[in-house]
Amino acid sequence: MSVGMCINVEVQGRKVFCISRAIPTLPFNLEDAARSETEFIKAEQTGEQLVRVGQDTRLNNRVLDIRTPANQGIFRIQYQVGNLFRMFLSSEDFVEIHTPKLIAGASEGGSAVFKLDYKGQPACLAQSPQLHKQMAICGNFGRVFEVGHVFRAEDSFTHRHLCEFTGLDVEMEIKEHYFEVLDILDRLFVHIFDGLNRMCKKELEAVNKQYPFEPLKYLRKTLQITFKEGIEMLKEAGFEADPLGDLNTETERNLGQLVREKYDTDFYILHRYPLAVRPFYTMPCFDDDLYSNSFDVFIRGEEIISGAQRVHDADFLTSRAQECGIDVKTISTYIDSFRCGAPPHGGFGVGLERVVMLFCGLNNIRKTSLFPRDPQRLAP
Ligand code: ATP
Ligand code: AMO
Repeated sequence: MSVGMCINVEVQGRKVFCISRAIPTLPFNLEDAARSETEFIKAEQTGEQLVRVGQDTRLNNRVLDIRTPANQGIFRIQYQVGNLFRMFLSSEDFVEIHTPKLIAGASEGGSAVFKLDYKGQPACLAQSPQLHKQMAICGNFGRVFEVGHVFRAEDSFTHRHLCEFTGLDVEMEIKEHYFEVLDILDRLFVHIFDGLNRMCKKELEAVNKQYPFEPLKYLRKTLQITFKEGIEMLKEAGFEADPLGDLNTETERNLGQLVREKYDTDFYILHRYPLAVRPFYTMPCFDDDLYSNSFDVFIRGEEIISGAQRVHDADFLTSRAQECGIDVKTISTYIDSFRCGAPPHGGFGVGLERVVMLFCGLNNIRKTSLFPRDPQRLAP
């Protein structure tokens, strides 16, 4: 009650009404749920007994858990990321679209797809808006974005994978080079990070108090390095890395650390990935088809964005899909949309929960999903 704040005022209550009754013993005490690791370490030294509220207890009682100042901060920061994303892209002539989440086949390939029965027809929950955002470009929209739900039937239980997350997607015509997409991405994220630091001071402080973190270091012009340069940096530092393979989680972390030491930034773009590790719709490099016009973006050594220039020729797209083992029948309407003529284009997809997790240096994506869905959790 605010009464406790008015130290020089005496208040005399005449009546007390109970507006909403709570159970006598809550699942946990909010004060316990708001403690930082530092408090636990101090308590261990002094012998004080503090109650630790585990992650499952918090998530099982999420409505109570999100009342802590840090959690209030996290979800207000998340709201601002979406807001800043929308405002920046709207000012750059992008149109917001809404694509279907019930679709006929996998949009990203692979096995991480939720299958369902659509009135007797096999169907999937969309793994991304990839195919439809490209179809909007074929439909002459020029520049589009979407904020929507993405479903991935992930099997493993990791700190950064959810089975349902929020995708911030961008797709745009390219006039000459996929660097035009990187230019939008660069300015968009500097706008988002500046905006968070300016508008969310109180929220960042609340998060920092419970989960101390170093503020994100980012440059005015985002660092871009090629995949080959990244591999060389890793090799020079004594790490193993395949120049034509993907980076595993540990190698990505190591590269993030090397980039931070050399360039003093926690945020960078790695581009020209090997074609073999990218989805079928990715455009090969014109000067070397072992590599592709694609990129990933990292915060503190972890991926938050994937993107690329896309193949815009229907026959080439068909052969790329077949090479990648995709059943082209399930994506025939997508492929046919390129037969009426399609402009060169590219784009990217951002994981909202990962952006907030890594901007705030948090250790688990469940902290930045209001009601997380992972391989073991479908409630609350
Ligand atoms: P996305 O799958 O959307 O591209 P991602 O971060 O999972 O995002 P990937 O390029 O698929 O990126 O994977 C990068 C690395 O992350 C993999 O080499 C692997 O080490 C690890 N990884 C990816 N998916 C999983 C998973 N479901 N479980 C455990 N590790 C994973
Ligand atoms: P990708 O599969 O890399 O690319 O996904 C884009 C971004 O989404 C986030 N992400 C996830 N977040 C939480 N849980 C997950 N299981 C998960 N999987 C991915 C990551 C990732 O960088 N269609 C392409 C994008 C494009 O090229 O436009 C795609 O979906 O932050």
